[in-house]
Amino acid sequence: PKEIFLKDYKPTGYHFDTVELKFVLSEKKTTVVSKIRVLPRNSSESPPLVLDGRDVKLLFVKINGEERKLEEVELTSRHLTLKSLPVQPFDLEIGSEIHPETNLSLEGLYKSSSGMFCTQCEAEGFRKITFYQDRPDVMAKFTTRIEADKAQCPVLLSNGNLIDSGDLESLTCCGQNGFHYAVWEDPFKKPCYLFALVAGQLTSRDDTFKTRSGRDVQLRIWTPAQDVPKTEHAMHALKLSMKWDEDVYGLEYDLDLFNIVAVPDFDMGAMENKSLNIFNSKLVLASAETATDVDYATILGVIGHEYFHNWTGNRVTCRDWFQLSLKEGLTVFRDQEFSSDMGSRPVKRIGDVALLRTAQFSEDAGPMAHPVRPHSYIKMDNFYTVTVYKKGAEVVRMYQTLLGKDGFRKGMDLYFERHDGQAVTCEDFFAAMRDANSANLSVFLRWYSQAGTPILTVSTAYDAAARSYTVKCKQEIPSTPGQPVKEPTLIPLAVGLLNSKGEDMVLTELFDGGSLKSLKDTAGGPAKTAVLLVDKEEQEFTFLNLPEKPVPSFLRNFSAPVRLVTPTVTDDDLLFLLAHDSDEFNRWEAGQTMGRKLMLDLIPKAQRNEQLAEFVAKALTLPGESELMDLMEVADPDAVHTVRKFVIRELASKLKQDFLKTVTENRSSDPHYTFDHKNKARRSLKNLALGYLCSLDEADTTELALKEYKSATNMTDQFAALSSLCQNPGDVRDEALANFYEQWKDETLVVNEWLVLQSMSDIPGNVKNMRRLLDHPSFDMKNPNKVYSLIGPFRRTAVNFHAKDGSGYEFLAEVTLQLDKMNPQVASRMISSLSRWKRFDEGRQSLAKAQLERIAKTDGLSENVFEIASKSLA
Ligand code: BAL
Ligand code: ZN
Repeated sequence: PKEIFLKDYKPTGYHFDTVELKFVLSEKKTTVVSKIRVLPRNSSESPPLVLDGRDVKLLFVKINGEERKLEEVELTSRHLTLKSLPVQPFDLEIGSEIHPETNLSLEGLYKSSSGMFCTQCEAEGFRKITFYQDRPDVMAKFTTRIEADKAQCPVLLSNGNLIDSGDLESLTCCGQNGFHYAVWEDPFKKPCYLFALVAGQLTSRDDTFKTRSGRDVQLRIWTPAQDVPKTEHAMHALKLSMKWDEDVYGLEYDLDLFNIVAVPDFDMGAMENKSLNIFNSKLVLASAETATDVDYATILGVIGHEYFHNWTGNRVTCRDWFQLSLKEGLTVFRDQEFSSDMGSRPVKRIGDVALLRTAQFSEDAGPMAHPVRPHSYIKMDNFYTVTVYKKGAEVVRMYQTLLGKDGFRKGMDLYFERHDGQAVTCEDFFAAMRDANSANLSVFLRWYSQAGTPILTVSTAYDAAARSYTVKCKQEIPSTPGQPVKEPTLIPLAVGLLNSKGEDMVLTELFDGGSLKSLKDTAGGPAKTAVLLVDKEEQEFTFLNLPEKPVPSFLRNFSAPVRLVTPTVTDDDLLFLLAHDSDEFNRWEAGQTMGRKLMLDLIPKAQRNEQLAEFVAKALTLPGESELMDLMEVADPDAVHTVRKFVIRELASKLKQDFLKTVTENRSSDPHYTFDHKNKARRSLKNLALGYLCSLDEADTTELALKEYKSATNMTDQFAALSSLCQNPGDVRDEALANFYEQWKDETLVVNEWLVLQSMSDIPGNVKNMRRLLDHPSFDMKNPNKVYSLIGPFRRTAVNFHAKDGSGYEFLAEVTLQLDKMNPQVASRMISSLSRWKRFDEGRQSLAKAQLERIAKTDGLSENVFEIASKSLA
């Protein structure tokens, strides 16, 4: 397999101006004719035109209407190369044939299990539809004609506006009766990864949105007819998104129609194709009976995310795939802000940071560590990662922290003014932010080029006589594969200082080593939080005019994606912050820091099998097992699991009466489900308390959970009660799981959650159950949602995936190899969790390594899995 490097980027020799596509759809054999107006970049020479194509049968090639003999073109399994081309603009027409029914990769055009035809082209799926320069800097205007059997595919959709449709006379299409056609025209230039086509038996929920300039936009969400009632929340979310982008960024929707289609088998969560977003059903469909609060919130965020791409991704796109974070980091940041504005800002931030810490920090510390803008890849699909998405969003958030909200908006405005209709780079975004604010962002660009999570050590000293408080910072970025030495980057460190009453002190003056600055907040008022610009390996800052020794609140709102180390912050300081910090994120963080410290202190005892009884409860929701394992020199899944379970039980037993009261007081008397912050908060507190209570595995707590399970009037409460019951192996668990399946077996999305619950279980010997579930009628290896539900969560279980006998690793390797034959993208996502094998003890290392070696030497392995397995072994 060939590695592709950012440094080798070259523009194409040919532009594509317009593309006319014609599809004659049939599941066994679909023909695609593309007519492309080609503009040579240089009128004095005609280099070879290399088109990408995979699993596509070439039927003919015409240049300016003249057919080329197929023997005269160069055709390999990856490329079609045309030579001796005109130096003037010319028409290129290519006829080809594809086979949607046998396309199990779910890239290109495929037939979904629900019967519809559907496409997925990002990153490099268009080459499975027809021969093309399949790269994002080739931007053209597309017109798409679709012909299909009217009974099988009454609905025919593509990008842009519908400009023509009608019935076809019989016999025109290979003698078949009942064909019809539709022609779609997209007036905006786009790269082919944003192309989409959907055809099938679909029904829509229709609505309209009036833009701020007064245009009416038709909104349609398409699903199989029986699911239309479940699209109400998604439609609401879409209208909220459209309004929010106008209010916050002045960005208006640019066509008269916006379509969303829900598909049950889809590799990704959703896809932002121009005006025809395609969604995984689980991110569109919701009802109180079948979806939880978490599902509702996720749908809101993802509908927003895909909609926001219309500007950040579609109108301004990426020059090459290395720039993926240009659109994804920015759009994740935008959807995070949208969700914060629609719900609770601190709760959203806490959730996002928790995910960053568990998933991204560990990716950044393993063999697949890569910068937000990777330097190379074998298969781009492997780089749709938490680093590109979530760390990328943190990088965008740092611009806002550094420049302020207004400064950030000025930067965004300039970015669109300069680059609308273009394919650009992360430097272009950086330059717009810098130039719009005349800012000196010094070494900030290093966030894009260096992998690894910076470790920021901050210590303090108060000088009572001088009434000054010195903050000493040291940054260090660990080595990562291919990057042994790192340079310091620009870390915005947001700091608040609390007085002895727990109030924010007013920060008036700061000496940053070079100059003395007076501090104000963004509105010119007294400053309560200061942003220190840490851009050297070691640096000192001194706050002046402080009448007493403060308790510091560092990295407020998690102002940079770093691991913060604070040797001078005491446990008393943490308790004080937990009680008083005005920054709600840091109040939560103080509790988490205490929880981490307490549990890490207990781990050596668990490893020596000592009693853990002296623990005193201090925090409610505890840091997770993987976060703790990440903090250990040699990760010990058994000890971490023992300690965490112990702490949970200890808290539950000490606080049993409080938890019981919490459950009683937070039950709703209203059977009607409302998705709003107040009700969500109430349900989440009640269900958290129930979870703690069930950890005790006592008769009265089990009875309580059963009662909650049976009386639940929405899925949030029912599923939480089931999860609580499932903590403890035994008949009650088995019966509850069976009962739940029986009730919901016809609701695929609910059944998927039922699989998740069993997959993430830490009951002993769960691999056996996993093997049994592979044969369960509800499981289907061909459907990514099923794989993500049953196999995905299993990989995060300390005791079962990391079972000492290697059974978890062996199970994952077997599943990966089976999957790789159908869907390499999903297979490589599954195997990536074996990549951190070096973090464990020798026994586990050799068991995991053996499975990786077994995978790496399998014949016919995909490039996707090869890249992960070989880099993990390196
Ligand atoms: N562009 C792939 C799906 C998403 O991030 O929106
Ligand atoms: Zn995206």
